[in-house]
Amino acid sequence: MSSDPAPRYRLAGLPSEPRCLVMGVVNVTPDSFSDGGQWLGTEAAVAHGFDLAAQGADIVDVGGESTRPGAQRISAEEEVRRVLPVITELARAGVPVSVDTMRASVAELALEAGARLVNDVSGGLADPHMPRLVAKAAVPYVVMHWRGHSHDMNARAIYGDVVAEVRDELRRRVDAVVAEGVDPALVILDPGLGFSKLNDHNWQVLAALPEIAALGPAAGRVWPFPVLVGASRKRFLGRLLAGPDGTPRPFSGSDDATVAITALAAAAGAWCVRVHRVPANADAVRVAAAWQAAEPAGPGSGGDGPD
Ligand code: PMM
Repeated sequence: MSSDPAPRYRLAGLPSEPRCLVMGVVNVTPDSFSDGGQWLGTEAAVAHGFDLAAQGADIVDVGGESTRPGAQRISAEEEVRRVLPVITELARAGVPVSVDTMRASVAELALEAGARLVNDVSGGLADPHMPRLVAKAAVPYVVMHWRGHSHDMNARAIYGDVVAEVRDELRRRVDAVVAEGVDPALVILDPGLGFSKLNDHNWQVLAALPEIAALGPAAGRVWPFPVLVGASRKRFLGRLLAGPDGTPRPFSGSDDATVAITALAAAAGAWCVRVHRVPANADAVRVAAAWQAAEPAGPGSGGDGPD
């Protein structure tokens, strides 16, 4: 049996492990996709962040603006009011925190408060100041596939070849943010499950993760980048698990399916999964790592013999 304890990816300021990482979600919002309202108060949000870290989250992602389909934007002031005290407390205690924001002004305050990663679901498209800010701060930056704000994003879910288009649009975003000074070694890609994507689009993108991110042998010259996968509690899981009458399974009923995606994404080579419920996902990434470590190293390796 071969084992490889080397970290999969090293990104400045973030944990690196020889397995896929787990990012736990704290939505400080009244209306998020699946957990809106649960952690709106600072105290509840901070306590939840500590719980997620204790349960095995490698990173805690704090967001103040809902991006569920149809959501309207909130002001930057309100976003700061929601996330800043939470980030400050978690970061002060040593928890690796990422800020889920599309606004450079919010990201800047969050980084000052101790956040170590900027998770920008718009990949730098929503706020033209974001790439410069990230470049100056020299922190890891999640560039997600995004076609527009939530209020009408489903109208933009029109693809001929979803895999090729997501890959090419991500590639263009990487070129754009790198041109603004972002260090390519700090870029993390995210296919943006559920963002301007209908049911089947999400499955096609997941099945092609290695192609989209070039995690596998198709790696071209710009790749590979670490990839973040955010499938947790998304609608396409509820639809997959619909009852006999076609009613989609409620969000919280798709946590087990999220764990299945975590295992498969980790086995495909994902850098990190973004999830609402941490414990079973923390187990799943360890299972995937042990499975992979036990795989023969390659043709002709022959393993360690009969023991
Ligand atoms: N999804 C949501 C919010 N932020 N960030 C990244 N990088 N990837 C995602 O898929 C993603 C995200 C929406 O889900 P939620 O409102 O249930 O947290």
